[in-house]
This record gives sequence, structure tokens and C-alpha cells, in this order.
Amino acid sequence: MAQVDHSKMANAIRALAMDGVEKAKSGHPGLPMGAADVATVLFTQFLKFDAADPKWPDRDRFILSAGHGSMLLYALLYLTGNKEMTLDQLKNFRQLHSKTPGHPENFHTSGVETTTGPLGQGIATSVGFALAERMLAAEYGDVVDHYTYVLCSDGDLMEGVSHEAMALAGHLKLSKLIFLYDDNGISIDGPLTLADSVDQVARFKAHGWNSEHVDGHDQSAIAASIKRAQASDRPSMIACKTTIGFGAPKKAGTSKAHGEPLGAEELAGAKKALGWDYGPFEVPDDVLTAWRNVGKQGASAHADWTKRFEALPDDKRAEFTRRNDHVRPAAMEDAIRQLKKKLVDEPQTVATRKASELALEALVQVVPEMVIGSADLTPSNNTRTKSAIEVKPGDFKGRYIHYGIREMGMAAAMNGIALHGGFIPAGATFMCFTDYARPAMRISALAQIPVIYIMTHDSIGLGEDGPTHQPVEHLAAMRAMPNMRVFRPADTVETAECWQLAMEKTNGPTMLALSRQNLTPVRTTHHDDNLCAAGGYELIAAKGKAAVSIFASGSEVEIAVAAQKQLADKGIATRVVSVPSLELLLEQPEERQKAIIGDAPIKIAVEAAVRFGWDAVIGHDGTFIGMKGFGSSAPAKELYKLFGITAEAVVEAATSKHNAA
Ligand SMILES: Cc1ncc(C[n+]2csc(CCOP(=O)(O)OP(=O)(O)O)c2C)c(N)n1
Ligand SMILES: [Mg+2]
Repeated sequence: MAQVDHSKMANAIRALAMDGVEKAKSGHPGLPMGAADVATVLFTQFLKFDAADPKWPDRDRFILSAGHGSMLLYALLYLTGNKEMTLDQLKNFRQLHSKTPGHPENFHTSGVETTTGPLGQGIATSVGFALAERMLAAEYGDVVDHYTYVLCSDGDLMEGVSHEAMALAGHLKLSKLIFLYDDNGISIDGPLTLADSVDQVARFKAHGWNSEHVDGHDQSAIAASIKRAQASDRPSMIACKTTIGFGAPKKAGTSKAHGEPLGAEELAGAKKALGWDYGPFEVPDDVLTAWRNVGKQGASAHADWTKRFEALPDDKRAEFTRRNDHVRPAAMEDAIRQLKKKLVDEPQTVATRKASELALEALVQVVPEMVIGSADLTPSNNTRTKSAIEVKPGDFKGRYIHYGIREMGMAAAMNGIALHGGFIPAGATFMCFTDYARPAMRISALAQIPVIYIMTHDSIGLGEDGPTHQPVEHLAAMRAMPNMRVFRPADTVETAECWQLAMEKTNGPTMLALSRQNLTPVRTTHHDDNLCAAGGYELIAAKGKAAVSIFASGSEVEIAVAAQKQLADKGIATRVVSVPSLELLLEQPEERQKAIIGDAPIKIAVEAAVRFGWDAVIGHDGTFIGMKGFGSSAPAKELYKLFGITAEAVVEAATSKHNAA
């Protein structure tokens, strides 16, 4: 068969994007039309993939960071023959139950590597993909050897997180990371000159990247540029000068092409200008066949890879598959159980950040795929284990990452590391700075990515650093995020249990809220079972029928325990429920929840944070002892007194309610 002209192949992407957006009556035709040539070069000449197996572990990753251009990705998946991406899916773009949502969702659509849409997230996530590739290659040799390609837009590069991502990738010399920047000079409000005058090529160079300009509609020039990028010892950015809405007679090159259907007349004009003489969603046989052949091109590379993979020793192969499938090692549970026994036998009054370090020391012995790091707070977060080796520029044997002071960059990179497969990323900062990481944490939760957030300094208990560093609303905010599991353990044993639960949650992220200050052990007898697994459990039973239930999490559990003793001495039957995870408790089946919460007439919750969320346990008429506003700068003990978060306050509240009853 005669070779199909590659500009015609690019036009197939343009036409499908125009038709998809037109039929949906919403969407973004401009990017797919502008970037079609770039994508065609990448997919036909460079991208290593096998459409028959979108999960092939050694495929090149293609990340559409500018997620609004989703029709570009969906068109490519259809054209190259992804089984799930049928023509009907393109016709159902943005409709309920389709595989073609407004922005790409990895957990929903086969062939989509990560969830994008919030500008900047895709590029920052790609750094994790590229890093995971190198780290895995350091362990498994030539069965891991692929590129990470990213198509990004002006918006991606204007977002602040781009700085964090570029700086980290440039520093680490992630030479197999290649950005194709859709340099169209247009965003929603109009020409970029309205708000931006950055020299992006110079900016990338300053971050240690290889970067250059290219005509984004000159396919051979683009190919030459990608070849140079592949040969570089640094990550590469290619600024591809394109025309947004390429082909549209009136709207091309303007913001009118960005985010709305072209309209019948403009669409017809565009097809005419492109020489595309076909009806809606129609791709002529020769063009479709050419694209389908592209989807099969990688089959031989895939077969070669399978041979290399099968040549690995049995145990190594099994471990690769286990790690890739996010199956946790069998030895993990026992390691935690042993640790718990030891911690009960030899109780330690330490901060839960220190308890977390103890858990990590146990875990890294049995879970080789852990990749731990911190956003420049290693000594405060207690994340570095004794055996830790650092990841260094161009040297990826290590498993400890200094992410730098880049909270969102760290969180997004961890998303990429987990999505790539082969690793469990855990990263740390002060809990107050979840605000800086939050957009990426939300992607972890939405996109069901198993990332572990180690958030220390979890309350006014951090003391002297003051209210800028003292979280008060962050627990509630994180608990409100769907599929974000939040644990706030009370002592060393609970911390070990919460770590186990974090490791076992493979369909989403976990945040561990850990104290800076030392905490008295509250778990004094050993249980083989993980008591934290239901989110809450009765730590101390009442003598007789309980008049008072005190609920508390983390550092306030010891306050609840002290209050319980004082109340019991006064003859007021009181129980204590430890609540390491409020939202997990509220997810329990009703009967179980009722049994844990109990029916004591007086319910009191103690937590050094705002009340928001606790009413579900204590009711509107329950007593909440915690924070009503921001904290203050002083030693922790004084702050607890100042804000009235004390055993005496609990006793006082319980007694007055008891007497009034
Ligand atoms: C974090 C974030 N802020 C705002 C938006 C809304 N938004 C979508 S696309 C876009 C900018 C469009 O410009 P560009 O990225 O250059 O894309 P192009 O118009 O060239 O396709 C904006 C502001 C978003 N998706 N994410
Ligand atoms: Mg643009």
C-alpha cells in the first residue's frame, strides 16, 4: 500500500477533535488541531507502545499535561487501535459513562497514564514517571528502558508548580524526560502577551535542561528535535511553535479556538482548508490503516522485551510483577506485628514522628519498593532510615529522595512514581504545608494513587514555631477529601498500625498526621489485630454503664486517658475511644459504628484542631474541646493550657453535664 502522507494522518486527529467537540457541544478543539503534527511525529516515529497491551510495563509513557486537549489523546487511542477506545466513545465525548470524559482520567480510561486538567499537574507528575523509570532500571536492568514524553501548554508552564518540576528534573538529570511544549502563544484571555513575557527556552536551560525551538508544523524538523532530545544527557524541552486551531479559517491563531465548538460553518471551512473531504467521524480506510499499523509497530519491541523479561531469574520476575501490580510483600504484616510486640514490651515515650521512623525501619527491611523522601525537612520528619541511600543526579540506585523545598512538586512526583509502577512513594513535610501540596494530593485521591503523605508537626503541639506552622483546619480539610485516608495515631503502637493500613491501601493515598512532641504510650497490651483498622476503637472501657464517652485522636488521647481516670475516681463511669481515623470510623457499617461510638449520654471529643466533622460522632449537643482559631507561638504545654485543651477541661465539662443531668 502506498505510504499515507503524515500530514493527512495529523489531519485525522484534527478532524476527530473538531467533530467530537462539535457533537458534545463543548470541549477544546484548539490544542488537538494545533498539536496534531507534533503528536503525529511522536506517535509514528518515536513512541514505543503496543496498542494491544496498554499496560506493557516498558511502554514509553505519553502524558497529555494540557488535559483540556483530551480529544487529542482520545483520537490517538482510537486511531492506533486501543480496544476500548471505539469510534462510539469519540461520539460520546464528555457524556455520562463514556470513556472520554472532559479531561483524561487514568482510573477510567485505558491508555491514559495519569489524570490531568489542573494545569501544571501533568508536567509535575511526569517527573515521577521519569524518576521511577530510572530507579527501576537500576534494579532490573534492561527490562526497564523507556522514555516519558509530555505534551504541555502555555498554561502548564505558567503555573508555579512548573518551576518545582523543572528544577527537580533538571537537578536529577532525568535525561529520558522529554517535554513537547505546544508553544501557540494563546490562552483563554487572548494572546499570551497579555500576561506573560517569559523566555521559556531560556528558563528551561537555566534549570539544567536541554531546550530549543522548532516549527511545530514541520514534521521533519520536529523529528530531528526529538532525536536530539533523546541523545541528550539532560531532560529536554522542545518549544514547538504551533497555531492553535490550525486550519480553522477565522479562529486559527486566536483564543476563539481554545475551548468551544468551532460551529458548523467554521468546521466545514477548516475541513476544506485541510483538504479533509469526509463527514463527521469519518476516517478514510488508508489513513485508519496507517494509524492502526502505528499501533502495531511496537509489537516486536514488546516481544523482545518479553524474551528479556522471561530470562530474568524466577524470583526477580515474580517480584517485578508483584511490585508492578501493587501487591504488598507477605512479610509486611508480620514485621508490623513483631514491632508492635516490641513496642508494648519496651514502651517508648516519643513523638509519633519518631514512632513513624521506627515503623519505617521495620518496613524497609521487608518492602524493597519503598521510596521515601522529604521536602527539605528530613531531620524534622524523621523519614530517613539507617540504611537509606540517596538518589543523586544521574545515579538512581538510592531510595531516599531530597525533594527540595517543593511540596507540590514532591506530591506530584510521588503520583508519577506510584502510577509508573514498581514503587510505593512516601514523602514528608510539615502538615501545615499540605496547603502547598494539596492540588497534587487531590489528584492522588481522585486518581486512586497509592501515595503516603507523612505529615509531621500536626497541631499547636509543635509549639514555638507559632501559628504559621500550626495546623488547625488541615485535619478537617484532608478528612473532607474523598478517598484521602487520614490517620492521626496516638502512640508508637498506633503509629505502627496506621503505617500498616497506609501500606495496604492500594486504591488511594493516605496521610499520616504525626506529632512533634513526645506522647505517653496508651497501648499497653499487645493485640495481634490492627485496632486502628475500623478508624476508632474503645481504648478504655467504663466500669459499669458508661455515663461519658471521650473521643480523641493523636496527641490528645493521653489527655482523654488522664481525664477518664479523674472522672472514674469521682465515680463517673467513663470510657475512652481512640479515633485515629475519623472518616474511616464514619465509613464503618452502621452497627459497628454504633458499637464503637456507644450510647453514653455525654459525648466529648478532644482534638487540638477545629471542631468541623466531629458532630457526626458527638452530635450537635456534644462537647468539643479543641481549637476555635489560630494558635500561637509558645512552648506546647503552655499553648495547651492557653487554649484549654487539658484533662481538667474535659473533667470539668463532663462533670458539669453529669451534674446537670
Ligand atoms: C490550575 C488551572 N487553572 C485554570 C485552568 C482553566 N484553564 C484551562 S485551559 C487554560 C489556559 C489555556 O491556555 P493554554 O494552556 O495555552 O492552552 P491552549 O489555549 O493553548 O490550548 C486555563 C486557564 C485549569 N485547567 N487549571
Ligand atoms: Mg496556549
